[in-house]
Amino acid sequence: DDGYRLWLGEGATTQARSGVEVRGESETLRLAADELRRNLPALSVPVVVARADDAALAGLRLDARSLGSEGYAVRRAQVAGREVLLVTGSVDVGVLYGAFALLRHINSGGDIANIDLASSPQTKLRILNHWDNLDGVVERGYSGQSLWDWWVLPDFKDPRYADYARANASIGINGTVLNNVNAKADSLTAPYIAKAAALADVFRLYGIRVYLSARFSAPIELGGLKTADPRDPAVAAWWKAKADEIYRAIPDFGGFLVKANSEGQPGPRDYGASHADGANMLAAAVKPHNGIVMWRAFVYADTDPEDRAKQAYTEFKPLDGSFADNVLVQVKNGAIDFQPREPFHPLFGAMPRTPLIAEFQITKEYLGFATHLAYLGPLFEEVLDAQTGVRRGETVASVVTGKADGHSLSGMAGVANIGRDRDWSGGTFNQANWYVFGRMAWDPSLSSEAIAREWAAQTFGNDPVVIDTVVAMMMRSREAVVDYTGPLGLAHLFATGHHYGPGPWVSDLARPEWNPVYYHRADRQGIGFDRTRTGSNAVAQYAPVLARRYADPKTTPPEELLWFHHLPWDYKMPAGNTLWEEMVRRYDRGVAEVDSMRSQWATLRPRIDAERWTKTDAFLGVQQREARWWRDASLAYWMSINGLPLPNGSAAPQHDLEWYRQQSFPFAPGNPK
Ligand code: BDP
Repeated sequence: DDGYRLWLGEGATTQARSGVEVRGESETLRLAADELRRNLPALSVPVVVARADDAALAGLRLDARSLGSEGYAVRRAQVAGREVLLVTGSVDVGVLYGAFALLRHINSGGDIANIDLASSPQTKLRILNHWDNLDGVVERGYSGQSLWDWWVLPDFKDPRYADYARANASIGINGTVLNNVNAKADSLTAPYIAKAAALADVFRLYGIRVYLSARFSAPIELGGLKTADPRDPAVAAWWKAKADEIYRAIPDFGGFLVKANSEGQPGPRDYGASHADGANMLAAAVKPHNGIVMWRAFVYADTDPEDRAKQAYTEFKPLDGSFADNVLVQVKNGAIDFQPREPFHPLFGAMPRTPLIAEFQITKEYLGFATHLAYLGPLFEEVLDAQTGVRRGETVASVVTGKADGHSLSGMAGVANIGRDRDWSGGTFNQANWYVFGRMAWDPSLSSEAIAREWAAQTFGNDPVVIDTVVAMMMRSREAVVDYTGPLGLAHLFATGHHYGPGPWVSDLARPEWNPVYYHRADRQGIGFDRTRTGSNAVAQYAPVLARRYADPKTTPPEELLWFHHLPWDYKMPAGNTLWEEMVRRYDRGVAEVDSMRSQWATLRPRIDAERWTKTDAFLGVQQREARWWRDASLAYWMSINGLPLPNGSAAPQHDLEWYRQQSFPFAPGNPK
């Protein structure tokens, strides 16, 4: 098994197929029926695929309201006088989602006796963000070149585009941003609009809309204007004409994603205008076509070098209430940058008058690239379940679904881990991260463990030993990465540029907040970033109950301790050991966890096909070596600063610090040029 089929069943090729009847003319309904014909084993009743408003369903009292927009229902019913298994939804794509839900149910061991599946998405926008460049290189991509073959589009549409759309539809993803947030204006030229339109034509049948990252200075680069100032009427007119041009080619174009005034990208602040001015000007251009703008809050420029973690809040919170009604502000899960663990971003809960779309990274820029096994479900879940402290019961999920503040626009964005590798994501377990993103964007209240289970069953088949073992490995895997890269709330300790491997010693980069030493602040006395009142006071960006909890190391969860506090090496931890001892214990625990994952995987050898088993085993071998490297390099560095010995029983680093500092990886993948 080369992994191409992802979590989508083998196809019931050798078994008898089910009789599937489709009512209505739509292409999407036909796709739903084909999916069931190919993949559903023979059932005792015929299957009927129909939209809820089909005449034959009158009397079943399935109205759009009870199904929810884009929702589905799968259940036994009497249709035209016959007992059938009905797959329905209020819109065509809802029916397709229902077909996939039925397959998921059957492929993870369910039967149809009392089947009653019904669900509708809790977010409106479930979007992949591709950081794909027009030359085919994927920024932070570890699974090959971009899937989009821009050069031969629109003439040649690779059949893989439909497979991509099908996989996304199977987990409810309904949007895709085709190009990198570090955007080239070229994406907005006529030839590239035609190429994007060709992709949109393929995706449309699967309910997926296309979006583009827009470079804010495009009116200058493409339009020959002297400025991109959003308050200049000529600039607004240029964008309006551009939007009209895009909508002529792609009538259901979703809208724009914008990274502005961040890491050197142009933006409204170049002209003294605000993020809201910029976003609203673009929003006006797409508004007549029902388009939206997703404006990213990932900013850190020259304003607040005192604490990078504070900047997005500082710039965006005052703008709450000033965005147009078709703008969402897109906020990363944490305030710095997709670290293995970060406290949730303080903007969640702080902008009640603005719909916020949560941005997660599916690709593992900071969690071991494609090679390390790190199931991100628990990371997503931890953030979504976090209480904002603003109101009783308000969680990040309730903000993101729009429920907390009554927004109808809502969504989750995931930076894709998809490339041209045969197995799409550079390794079987990375597919689970794509999968869990889609499932949680659909319903953030699903548990990461339940999702791991259904993924494992569909991916490896219904062998309980395989499922239990794989799920156990997955559920501990992300914590293992936290332990061996940066336990107790440490963050941003990665080597420069490519972010592959440890670089806690790096201190020579031009801007202070690019350097790991800026984040850990270790010295002879202690370690950690003081974000309380005696430091940057970033804690004050959280609601008062959380601000109080985070202000005191005693009430700060150990997992976030050094994110919020600078503490002496001999600080007493709740278990009675010192901070230093606890750090070492966690580094050791992370390494041991990877050893254990590898031996658990070894037990599955007779139960998993050779191709996927071997690749995963090799990757776990890499991870074992690299976990040790992270631990050893980090401890060698901390010891060079604190002068402390390792606790008894903890092995000395394999090499001296200098050896670790000398490692260099000029060809590490994914690094922006
Ligand atoms: C960082 C990546 C960088 C992205 C940036 C972003 O290192 O490549 O361009 O985020 O999200 O994580 O804009």
